[in-house]
Amino acid sequence: MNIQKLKSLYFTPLSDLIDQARTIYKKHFPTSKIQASRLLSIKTGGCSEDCAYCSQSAHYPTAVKPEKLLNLKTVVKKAKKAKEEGASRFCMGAAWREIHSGPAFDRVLEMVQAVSDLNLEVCCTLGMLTFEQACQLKEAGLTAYNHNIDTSREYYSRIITTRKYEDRLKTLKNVRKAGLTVCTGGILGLGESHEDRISFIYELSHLKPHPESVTINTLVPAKGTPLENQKSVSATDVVRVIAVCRILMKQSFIRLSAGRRTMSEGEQFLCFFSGANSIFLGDKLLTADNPSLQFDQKMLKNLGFSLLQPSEIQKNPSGLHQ
Ligand code: SAM
Ligand code: DTB
Ligand code: SF4
Repeated sequence: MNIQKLKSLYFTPLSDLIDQARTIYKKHFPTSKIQASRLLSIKTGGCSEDCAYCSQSAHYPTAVKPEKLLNLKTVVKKAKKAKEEGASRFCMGAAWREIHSGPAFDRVLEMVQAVSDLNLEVCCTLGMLTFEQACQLKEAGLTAYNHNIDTSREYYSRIITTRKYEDRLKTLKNVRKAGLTVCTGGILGLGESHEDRISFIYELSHLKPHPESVTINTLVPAKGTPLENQKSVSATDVVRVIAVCRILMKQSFIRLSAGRRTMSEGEQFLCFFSGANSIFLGDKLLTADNPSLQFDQKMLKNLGFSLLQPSEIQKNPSGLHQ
């Protein structure tokens, strides 16, 4: 879809937009099951990048203090618990600008292998990577790599100055070429305009093939960062973005990611109704709080949603159509 058409779709009255998204969603995901992933920060803080939203950037005086890479035993224990609590995918994040091949990366490869041996889907988000590193991760058992474009090309330099939009796209190309599935998306509420959101969705929906996972975060303001006092984004704006993503990326999982803790059950329901079908489950994201497991279990029960099991996901590998 060209940018003009996308713009008029984006500004469609919300109930009509939701109707369209819902028809597409029901066709491609008839069971409406929710995919649950669990996040773990395996290397926290001290990051050399200056992402204006991030509690882990060394550029800002935040409460997050740098920690060493976790050990394998701790990671495996957390992954087992995540599986018991309903997650089908385990996502390990590191506060790195990019992967440096060497002992730390070798340890991450061991973690990927060990988590994959638990019959969980494994995802990593470790910053920029080369094609060779993507192949090594794939070989170790990685399912997906998360690397967000975050916002529009036009707004990017207002948020991050230590890398370029093109750097992000290059990593996504390396991930795809290595045969990994792609998880990418961004953050709403960085001060961007509707035009920026349209441009952001345009970029996502022009990735070929579409990302298997589209991750939509709303800003979790972190004290000490330049965006700590940013005005929060309305739930209807989040729903609009999700509905447009669902219409354009029919077969992708759309993950309602960071920011759920400040959304009511009703607001989250509207997101699921409009095509979101994936969440992070568990009290913590990387450094920020997520709704408690009990809250989410109760919400899912109230709304009548069940979770996708790992076996169901493997039976339906992506191979997404455009
Ligand atoms: N360092 C790696 C990178 O930037 O790709 C991986 C970790 S980074 C924390 C993963 C993603 O989390 C970012 O790209 C951003 O989209 C999201 N994120 C980080 N801080 C956030 C916040 N305060 N609120 C919402 N999303 C956030
Ligand atoms: C994504 O898009 N959101 C997740 C995951 N990918 C790695 C991370 C959210 C981080 C929220 C802030 C924090 O926990 O520090
Ligand atoms: Fe570093 Fe990732 Fe945070 Fe940016 S988002 S500062 S790259 S950890």
